Amino acid sequence: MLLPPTHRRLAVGAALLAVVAGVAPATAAQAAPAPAARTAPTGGSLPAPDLDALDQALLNTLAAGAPGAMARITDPSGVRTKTEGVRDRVTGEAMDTRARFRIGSVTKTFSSVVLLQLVDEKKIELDRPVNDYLPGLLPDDRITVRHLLTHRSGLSDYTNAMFYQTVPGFEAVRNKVFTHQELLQLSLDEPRTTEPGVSYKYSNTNFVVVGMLIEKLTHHKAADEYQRRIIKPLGLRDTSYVHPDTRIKGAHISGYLTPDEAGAPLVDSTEQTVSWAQSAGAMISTPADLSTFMSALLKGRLLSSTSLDAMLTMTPTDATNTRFYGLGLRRYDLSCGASVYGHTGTVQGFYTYAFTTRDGKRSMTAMANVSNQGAANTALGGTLEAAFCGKKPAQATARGFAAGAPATGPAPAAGLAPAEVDLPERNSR
Ligand code: HEL
Repeated sequence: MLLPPTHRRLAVGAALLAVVAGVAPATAAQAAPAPAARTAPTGGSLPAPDLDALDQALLNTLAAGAPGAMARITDPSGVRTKTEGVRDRVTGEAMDTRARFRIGSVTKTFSSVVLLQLVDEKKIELDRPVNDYLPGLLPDDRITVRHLLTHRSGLSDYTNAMFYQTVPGFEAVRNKVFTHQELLQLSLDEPRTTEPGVSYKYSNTNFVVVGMLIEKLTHHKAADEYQRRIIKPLGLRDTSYVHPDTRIKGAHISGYLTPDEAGAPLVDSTEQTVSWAQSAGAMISTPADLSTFMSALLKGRLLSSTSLDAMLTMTPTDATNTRFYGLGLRRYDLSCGASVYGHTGTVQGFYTYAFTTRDGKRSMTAMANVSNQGAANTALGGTLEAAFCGKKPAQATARGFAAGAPATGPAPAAGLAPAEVDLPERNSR
């Protein structure tokens, strides 16, 4: 183990899409904890990846509006990559799986690992109130550390209002530097969404508070803890947390934000502080590094078995019973019976999927350099079925997807519920 020294699209299936997005009505997620993680098949016994299908998923992503898209699979038989389109619309450079990009909420898995290492070091307990560690911070002493990590605190997501108008919302914060306290206050100014612990309701606020806990307990910046506990030990040379620097250093991908107004040109959103997200979403990485990280995590190289078990204890996030959330970690159950673990990310200009099998033997990272374009995100999710189930996604057509699938993406009947529909309808988050 590498433990540290101290140890909104509407109508058709709207409810389904909303819950998949993690913005579910409380009812869908109030169910009792899901059964324990499925075990088979794992990386060793899965169908072989279908590289044509992988490419088709990327082409579908481009057809849905992404300038570029890529996917990288690694397993004991080696590394396979597919790319389509461009990584920069001005230079015309081709998409490149070695280039860096913003990973959005995949950052939450890194934050969870740091916090769970602190649990392993007995510096914090999952079921103790957050206010025990940060006295008076939250308005309810019943909110525990576990509630934060499972999105069950009831703290509203301040980013819903912040990005209600997509481009104006983004431009208003692009160069802004927030303190944690300022972000938390934005949430506290809104009504809470649930009683603590009652239901799953995805909120970036939870992981802002996780960042505050990390800094309080370690007396270091969260950036230093990511570096010391994960990035350095795993040799993730292309992974960084540079908040509030606005650049992505080195070879990188340019990200493009889709305006809400139909036909308006894409906005280059590559440079920003991501201060609005911080420990909830401000990291930069590459497909290789994300696969190394997810694989090491699932192989038990970052956490004690007790903490990894806690992370893998999942509850459903939607009514399909194929999408689950543990502690800063998602599980998707795919059509071939495989369960994959990881996280998704949406940050202006970038969609990411970073998943691995329970044994960590097969990993896949996919990204597209567009956002606020739900159909592109759904199409990109088709890479999961291709990589882990060897299954073809529905083929894109000019008007959407073939095979009778709804315009939002491949039909659930094709095996994969619409993968991660972040903001199902523009302006309706
Ligand atoms: S949303 C999610 C995803 N998470 C959450 C977090 C992340 N990302 C955000 O909160 C981004 C908010 C604005 C994104 C912006 C766009 O598309 O670029 N959209 C708008 O401004 C719409 N008006 C649950 C999908 C996750 O997968 O966990 O990442």
